Amino acid sequence: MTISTPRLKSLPAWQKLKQHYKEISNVHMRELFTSQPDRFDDFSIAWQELLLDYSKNRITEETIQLLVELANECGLPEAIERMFTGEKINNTEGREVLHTALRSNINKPYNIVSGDDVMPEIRAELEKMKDFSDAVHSGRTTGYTGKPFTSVVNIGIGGSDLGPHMVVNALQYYQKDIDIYFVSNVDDADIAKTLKKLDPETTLFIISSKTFTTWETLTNAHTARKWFLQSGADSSALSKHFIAVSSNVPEATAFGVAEENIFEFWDWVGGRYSLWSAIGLSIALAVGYDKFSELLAGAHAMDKHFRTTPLEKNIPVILGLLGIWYDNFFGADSQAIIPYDQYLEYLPSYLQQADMESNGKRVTRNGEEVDYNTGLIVWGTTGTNGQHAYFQLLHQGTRLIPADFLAAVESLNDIGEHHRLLIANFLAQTEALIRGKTVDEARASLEESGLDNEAIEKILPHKVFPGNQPTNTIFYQKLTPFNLGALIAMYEHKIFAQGIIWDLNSFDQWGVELGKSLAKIIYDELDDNEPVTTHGQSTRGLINYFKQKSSMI
Ligand code: G6Q
Repeated sequence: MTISTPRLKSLPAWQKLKQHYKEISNVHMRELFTSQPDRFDDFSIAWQELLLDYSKNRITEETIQLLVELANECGLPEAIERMFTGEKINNTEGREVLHTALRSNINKPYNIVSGDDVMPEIRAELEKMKDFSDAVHSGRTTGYTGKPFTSVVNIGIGGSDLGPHMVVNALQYYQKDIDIYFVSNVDDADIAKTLKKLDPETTLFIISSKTFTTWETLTNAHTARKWFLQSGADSSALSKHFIAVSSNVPEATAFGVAEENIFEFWDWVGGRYSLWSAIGLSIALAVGYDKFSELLAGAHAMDKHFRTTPLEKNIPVILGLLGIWYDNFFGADSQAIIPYDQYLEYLPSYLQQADMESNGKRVTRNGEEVDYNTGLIVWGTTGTNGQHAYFQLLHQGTRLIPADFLAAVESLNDIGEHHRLLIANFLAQTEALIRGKTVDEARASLEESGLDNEAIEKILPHKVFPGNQPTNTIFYQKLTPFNLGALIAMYEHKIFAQGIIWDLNSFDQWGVELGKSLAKIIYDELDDNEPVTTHGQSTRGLINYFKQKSSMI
């Protein structure tokens, strides 16, 4: 066990930021706006069809300058190059991190440090995805009775579920005439409620699992296979209805998937970064391969922006640095993601995994225990729904919660007054969160309402809003596959930038691996009704309670 301490807190820029924090922490953003007439122009970045306004943050020009200094001292520019050129930056697993290659220009070579060009295998897999999705859409590939597929079920969990699930839901405006379902939980309710809606003759199952050893996924896959065979289908029909996406071809074959029906990806694609690989097959089946490639193109455009733009104008870097500012200097615990876009309903839970699994770490890349906080807790739901729920805490609670607000300039549906009303709320909320309502302002509105003085003084404290809650506003023109790809890549790179500053390996997940093995022991113990004598007192008591109660049923 190493005893050296991480270097982050001793860096000159960190020290300067500590001092700067003391000067700025009590300044209200109202004052910052008054003293900086061009603040919106100074603190916003327009790129392609996106606009990031970060002026509603508790920062000055000096803050950004110091944060950029910190990023430089932490070697962020060099780290970005190391990722893009395929160094084995996932040091605890000895792997390259090359999800950016999956969405790079497919006609150009993508050579990595080892000298290999990874594009031929990527190109071949993309070609296979295109052929397959085209064949399903055209009816060239059908179920065993010759009927076209009308439903697709992606069976996978974590990285093999959340990404495609979020994207398929987000792009449903473009969806072809085919239903896509996602089954992830080992809770039998998940598969049971899905199978109820399906016709075996017209259902295609995609078993998505990088390792093809994940218990939940295999259990669901076996249940689906049993259901299929019980419907009267012969086992020779299985190969038409069960395909797999995996980097473990032998296990997928052993399950019974025909080798030509296995879509491959590689160990240099992390699970939570895999929607760009064949794990995105459900996306291509939902919206067509062309739209899937537009999604890749949007992410690729963001990759170029991230790789080539100076740090102070680099969207993911700015977002990452602001997160560091609130986490490590203001002591914020969490971060809200609030899309004012119903199609982005699952974005917060997708980002929860992307961020918390990547940067929820307590030791540096070299194994030193960190002496600073790392990843923020990510949470959120869509607006305006959130306004009628947890926004109370944002407006008048005691915590500092930085939040990202996202919305499309143009609606995809454009029905009546909906979009105007949505955007009015979107803009009004961030304005209220920064401005708040002072005692004088609150008193003035109460006086206007005609209340007498005694009643005013009684209610006054409840009507005051401190404001000064930081928000980023992200506008995109329209929820196109391209813009969605860019937004997802923006967050991926923000997470990467933060991981570099915290000196973490953002690409391993030993906590998840632990969860995968823990349940196995108890699973075996639940095989009979005999009380167990193992485990700690509480777990033993609970196991025996369960055994006793379930045996009574
Ligand atoms: C993602 C994680 C984790 C993983 C799932 C599913 O980065 O590693 O969420 O994606 O545990 O793993 P398989 O794809 O191997 O089934």
